[in-house]
Amino acid sequence: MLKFILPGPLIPASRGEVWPKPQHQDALDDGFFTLLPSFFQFNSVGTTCTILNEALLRYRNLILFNSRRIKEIYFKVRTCYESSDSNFLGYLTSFEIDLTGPCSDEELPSLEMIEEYELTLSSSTRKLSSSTIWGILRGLETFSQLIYLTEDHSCHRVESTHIHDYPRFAHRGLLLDTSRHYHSKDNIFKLLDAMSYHKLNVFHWHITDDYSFPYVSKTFPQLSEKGAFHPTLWVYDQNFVKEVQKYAQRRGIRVMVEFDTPGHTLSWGLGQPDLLTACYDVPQLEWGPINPTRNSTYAFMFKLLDEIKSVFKDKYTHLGGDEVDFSCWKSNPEVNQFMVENGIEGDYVALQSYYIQKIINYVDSLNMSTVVWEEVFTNGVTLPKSTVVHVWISTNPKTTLNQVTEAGHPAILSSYWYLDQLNTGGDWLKFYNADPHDFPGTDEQKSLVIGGEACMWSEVVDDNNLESRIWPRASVAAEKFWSPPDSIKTEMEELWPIASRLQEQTCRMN
Ligand code: CP6
Repeated sequence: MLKFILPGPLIPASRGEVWPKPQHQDALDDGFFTLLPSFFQFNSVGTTCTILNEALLRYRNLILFNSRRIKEIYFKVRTCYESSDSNFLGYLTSFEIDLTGPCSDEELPSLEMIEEYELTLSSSTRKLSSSTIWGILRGLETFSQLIYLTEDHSCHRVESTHIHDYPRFAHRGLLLDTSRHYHSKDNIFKLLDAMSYHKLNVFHWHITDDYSFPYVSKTFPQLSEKGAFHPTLWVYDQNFVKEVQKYAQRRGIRVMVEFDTPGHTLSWGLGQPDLLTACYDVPQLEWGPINPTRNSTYAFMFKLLDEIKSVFKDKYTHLGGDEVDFSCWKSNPEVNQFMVENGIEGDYVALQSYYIQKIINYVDSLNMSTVVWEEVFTNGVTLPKSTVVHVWISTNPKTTLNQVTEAGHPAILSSYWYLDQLNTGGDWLKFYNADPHDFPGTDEQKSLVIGGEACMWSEVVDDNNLESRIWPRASVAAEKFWSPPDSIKTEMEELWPIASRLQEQTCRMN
């Protein structure tokens, strides 16, 4: 008979490794503190506000009651007697939170926000400090990750350490497509929680597309009444949109909405009958992109943009502009007549530019900042210098990044981080080896890259597999966007430390 020797429970050690890796962390190496759930509190010594108080409550719960096992321990009031251990520095009964600058509950996170913080855990100092609430939020996340459980899972410990941390890139996003499939409100809140565990700071909400229009517009309610998968159940109403923005703000996350036009708009045509271009004898297509030749199109778009400005509070709006299919424009006599009259006969790129130019000019006049997909730039639309170009095509992103930044535009990169595409055997290493600064260009050009986004397109992902498709691969992108490039080595002999840190982060999320 075969006999197995059981190795004991294969639970990965929790070691208090921080993900994404901080810019500077010194192990002070003079020992560890023990936390007792019933005797631990945050002690606010600087400015306070509701954002801060709510965060302290969240993190206290996260740190001390994060599993059933720990609850059990808590209710049995087990104590960790460790005073015999020579590395034992004492019980950590309180941790100082020092917000040195102002704190306003109405302040929105922004591209310019400061997220820098300093965290010290030594015999003499136990303190987190930052000049901004956003830095405090990032530091609290770090603090929560530093705390680990002893091998028998009975005691919370934290090693003495000093951390000075700030992001490598200001824009660290995750795109969620809520049009190809509807994603539940609960899942969206959960996603924002998970983003905060990774210091991701932009929720790029690709809210509409060909398949559905789930946004309930105040000005044009028929868009979702006709264009959503369900007119009342599978929609995002005004109240929810408000809630999402507040929930995100509380976690230092921006909500950047995308209303993608003139392509990817089939669902819009159901509630706005004159908007799309009719196709004439195009195989499999009845309707094409938004019709750029009619005055009514712009009257509609400008009213919708007015609403977007009043509902979505972030300074930036993503205007899309990608993958415009010209076949319907080519087939439509009205469109071609218009092009002849305007001296752009046969030039469909010029027609696309004509449309997006009008939209961008209007948005500019509303004092909103814009992001567009790379085609808008590569097709030669005249853009304000401040327009951010979102590079997504995977064939040659390095050339595009070079051109975009050479023209003086800020850039966001997504080409390497498609969460919907799965590689057998895992592709986290591929995600790791891509870098937003890996393109030919001057230092000045590099500094125009404001960050990156991992993309969750939802053609093949719905509410049931959303979470498992995003994590932990998006964790890897998050570390690329936050941590200094030279702190992360991916040579073969260095892989194991990264893999085990990623595993710890995944376990923390579980
Ligand atoms: N949907 C929309 C998509 C994509 C884009 N726009 C896309 C297609 C292929 C790849 C990546 C993204 N699914 N609206 C392009 C930005 Cl590889």
